[in-house]
Amino acid sequence: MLPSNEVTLGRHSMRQYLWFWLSSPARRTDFIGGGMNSMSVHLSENRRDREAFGSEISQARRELVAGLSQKAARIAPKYFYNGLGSRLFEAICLTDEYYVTRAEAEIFATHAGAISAAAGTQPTLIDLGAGNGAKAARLFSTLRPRQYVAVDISVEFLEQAVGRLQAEYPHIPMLTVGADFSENFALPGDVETSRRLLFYPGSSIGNFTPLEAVQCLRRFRAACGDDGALLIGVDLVKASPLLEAAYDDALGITAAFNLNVLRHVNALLHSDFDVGHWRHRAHFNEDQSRIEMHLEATKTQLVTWPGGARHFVRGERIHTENSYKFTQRGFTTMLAQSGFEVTHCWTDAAQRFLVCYARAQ
Ligand code: AVJ
Repeated sequence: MLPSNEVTLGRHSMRQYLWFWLSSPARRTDFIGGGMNSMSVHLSENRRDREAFGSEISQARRELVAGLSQKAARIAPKYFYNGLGSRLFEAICLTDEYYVTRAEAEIFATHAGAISAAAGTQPTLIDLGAGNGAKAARLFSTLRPRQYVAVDISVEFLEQAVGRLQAEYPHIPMLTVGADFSENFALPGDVETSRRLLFYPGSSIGNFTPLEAVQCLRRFRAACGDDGALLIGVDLVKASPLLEAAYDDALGITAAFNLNVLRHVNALLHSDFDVGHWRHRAHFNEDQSRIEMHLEATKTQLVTWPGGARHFVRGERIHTENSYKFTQRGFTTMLAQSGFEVTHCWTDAAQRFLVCYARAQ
């Protein structure tokens, strides 16, 4: 989990990070142990902040340098989501070409009754990759969650969004948690343990390779408990022109989203990527059943950062994202391999997208 786009190691950014930490109830309670007086809690918070800040930034830098130093350079898709990146993703969801969000919304709208009949009412709703929280909010009236837990990598964006949701739904207890699912994550102690419904919409699982996806689903299985369940949405395989248009919209919003990752990398790594020397590429890799996004160098260039550099020739690419597309059969099998039993599946009328309800097995 990285604090934000504008991260630098200066004093200003430290204050910013402290603000994230101190303003996050989930993070606060996560280590306030019993028996501490309020003064010692405060001091230990500050110390821990500094340590967490330093290690998270340097871990991100190590990971970025490792990816950029490979023969086939890559940047992990989690780095898309700085402040601007999260907003560009929201804009992608509004484009004509990106059917994913609308197809899924159609399913939730059409089958809300069936979904709450399957899940039961008043679950502990845990929203994984909550973003602006809008998808979960649309289920509030039928699911009537006893608690809403919003988890996301982009903490600042998340807290603003959940702040607005809390004002709109004052009767639902809400928590925010900053976590990265590509790694092990722990839910804080104040998340209700019974009847957890993990909500993972938007085909976000598609960013992982099939092997990583099963590992991720197994972590979800561990996090939801024996009486828990998973409500998950995945994009279905379809004709490649439709897929490729969805990842290369005519307004260039996906291109901006992809290029913005270089700005975020510059902020984290103090590198000197010039976004003007790169172009967006998206294609459907049928063998792997995935959309691949790349950034292609439009000229030969040297990119530098403190302690290192990478030479790129014109036409060379940085792989920034995979977005796997599934069949209902294939995805049901993955869920079964992860300790879930699929009891219900729904698709939109045009069969573009799939939502599965799977209970812990
Ligand atoms: C948020 C990972 C589901 O893969 O469709 C959208 C991200 N990238 N357009 C997807 C994305 C380019 C999106 N996920």
